[in-house]
Amino acid sequence: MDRHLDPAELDAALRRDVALGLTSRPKTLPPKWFYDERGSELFDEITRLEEYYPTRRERSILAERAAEIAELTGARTLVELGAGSGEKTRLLLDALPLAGYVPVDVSGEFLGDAAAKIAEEYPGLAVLPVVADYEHHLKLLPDGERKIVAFLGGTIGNMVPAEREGFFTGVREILGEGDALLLGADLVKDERRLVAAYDDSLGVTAEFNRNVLRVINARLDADFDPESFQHLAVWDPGQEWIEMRLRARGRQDVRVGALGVTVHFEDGEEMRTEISAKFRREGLERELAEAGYRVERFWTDAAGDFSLTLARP
Ligand code: AVJ
Repeated sequence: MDRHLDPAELDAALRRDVALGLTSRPKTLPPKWFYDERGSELFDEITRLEEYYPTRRERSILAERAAEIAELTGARTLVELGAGSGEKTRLLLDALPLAGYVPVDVSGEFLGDAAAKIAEEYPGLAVLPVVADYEHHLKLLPDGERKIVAFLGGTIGNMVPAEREGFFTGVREILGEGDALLLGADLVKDERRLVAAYDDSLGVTAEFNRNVLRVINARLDADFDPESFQHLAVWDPGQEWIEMRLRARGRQDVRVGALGVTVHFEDGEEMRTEISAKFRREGLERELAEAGYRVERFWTDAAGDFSLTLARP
């Protein structure tokens, strides 16, 4: 396993993010920290919820288009950013004429095991897991002829436009002639469906949202009472993104031991924990063009809910 981020650096990043986020107005916490073991389990549960359509939709596009992607790209190396989408990855691994697979994730915790399983299932495939932050370490990823960089699941939606521009440009810089970017992005649709996808009736997303407080409690010696925060999912029609928030039920003070600070919340105060931007074809194509790509294919599922874009330098 290649490591460009050791646990100490990850810890420093968490401290920095929490210190900054809890002193901002309004308070914010980045979604990156949802995914400890419990958070990853909860996200997995989310992907199976009736209301949460993105995973199913993206899977159906991949199932339908994997052979075409193979034909168009002839990809020999698959670099998967934010790996962990096991079942969808296999659709690509089965279809592409690959020699190498490079799953990339910020956390080495599950990456090693997942990679070992895939190496076992695909003998002859060179599997090189890399622990890295794809917003900072793109240049450090192993290179290969005819590579396809996949960024699936709609995680691009966690970035604001300026961050997306940096990300697209950064990926563009590691792509050579004949390489490709495969991007999964959720599309703008009816507000009711969008909000339901982020505020499900079983309350799994609410638990997922509050889990970030448990992560901070465990790792930064904090004393958040997760039950004292209410989950909210709000559609912002101007930005065209869903915002997940946690709203304080009652005034409260939270001690964050590792930072040596106490943070005050007013009753009803809302803290932003995630944005999940939704896209339109024209906007996505414009952003990609501005970052130096030409869009070769733009696919959606039959319902037009989710998109998969194949773009080339
Ligand atoms: C993993 C970022 C794609 O934005 O839909 C799911 C995370 N948050 N439910 C998304 C998420 C709440 C998910 N991504």
